[in-house]
Amino acid sequence: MQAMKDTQIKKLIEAEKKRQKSVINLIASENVVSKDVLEALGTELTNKYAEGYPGKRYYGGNEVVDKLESLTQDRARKLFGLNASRWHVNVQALSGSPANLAVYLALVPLGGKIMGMSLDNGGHLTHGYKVSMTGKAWKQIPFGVDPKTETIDYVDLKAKAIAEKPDIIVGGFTAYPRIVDFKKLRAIADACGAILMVDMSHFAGLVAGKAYPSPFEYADVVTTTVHKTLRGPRSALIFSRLDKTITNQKGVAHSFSELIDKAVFPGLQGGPHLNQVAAVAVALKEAASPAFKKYAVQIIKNAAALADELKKLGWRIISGGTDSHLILMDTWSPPVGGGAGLGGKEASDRLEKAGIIVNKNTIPGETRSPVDPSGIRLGTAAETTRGKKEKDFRKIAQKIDKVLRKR
Ligand code: DSN
Repeated sequence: MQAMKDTQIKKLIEAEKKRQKSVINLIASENVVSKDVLEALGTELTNKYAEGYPGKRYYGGNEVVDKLESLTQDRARKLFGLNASRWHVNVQALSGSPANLAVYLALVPLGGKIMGMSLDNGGHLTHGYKVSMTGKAWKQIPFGVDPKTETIDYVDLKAKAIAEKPDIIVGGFTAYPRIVDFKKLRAIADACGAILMVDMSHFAGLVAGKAYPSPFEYADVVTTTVHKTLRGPRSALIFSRLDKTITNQKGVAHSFSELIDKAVFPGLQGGPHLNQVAAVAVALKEAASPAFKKYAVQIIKNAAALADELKKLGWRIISGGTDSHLILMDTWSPPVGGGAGLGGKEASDRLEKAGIIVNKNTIPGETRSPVDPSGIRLGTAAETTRGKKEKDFRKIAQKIDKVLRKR
């Protein structure tokens, strides 16, 4: 391939490549994609406009991209063991936030209620939090964790759901380390007449690798980004049950799938980013391999080792550990054995100087602010891609301890 002529941008790309290689990346929502994924992103598919869906476009010249989009849908269903007669998948959402917004736009009347995990308990902004559009156009009914166990309080969740009658319940998280009980969420949704959506963005790769429970047996809609544990490009998928319908005021029933497709395009977006769709297809095929299954299992083993070592070193880990790729560490509580605690911002800054990249994060019962909260979030997906094993993560824990304990 000819070298890039824009040397200014080329230099920045090279600098970022070097930065990524030189650090230990513990950002729980990042990963390192394959060369094939990168290659698909940098192709002529970016030149093509294809507003609409396969077989129903508003532009000509779609014989290739129709095949591409249908193949991507087939691969997405196959990866999660879904039957095409029961599940539809939209592969056009540009990323996780627009995907979640599209679901609400399709299925929840404006002003209706979204029941989602609160931000400081590990929920995502798009689960109805006030600063997101999802908290402005709809009302959030927050649920959270039991303050003692720091795991989801399903009894409280059920009581709130029955009292508030939300239109939709969102299971899923951005900073919650444990398994979510989808069966319980289904029963609660049924008890209050809500739709059950699961946002599996963080753990989709773990579900694909059968290392974390699948939500598909219980959910009506499942959204996911592709770029976290699933190790693909920045993008999102929206799975919906074909047999679920909403009847409009004229008495006409529309399937969730039909309504979601319309919400994505023309509701929120224009033409799909087809180079991105191709890269999603590549990542989905990679995630179906036996090597990926081993990878998913290793991610969790590594997270368990990291949490265990940090605990042994005297740090408080939210909920006492992890069942996934992510750990929430309380940096504000002083560690056992000496040293004072420190705010999440200082912890994250110090670690960055030492070559470890994390993000500051609120913790359940947060008493500080989101810009300088009480903890940090750690994830093991990216460094597991780079081949690290439990012993490496124990060493990383020791390095974290050294950097944070130092006065
Ligand atoms: N910002 C992502 C994360 O880090 O979890 C979610 O959007």
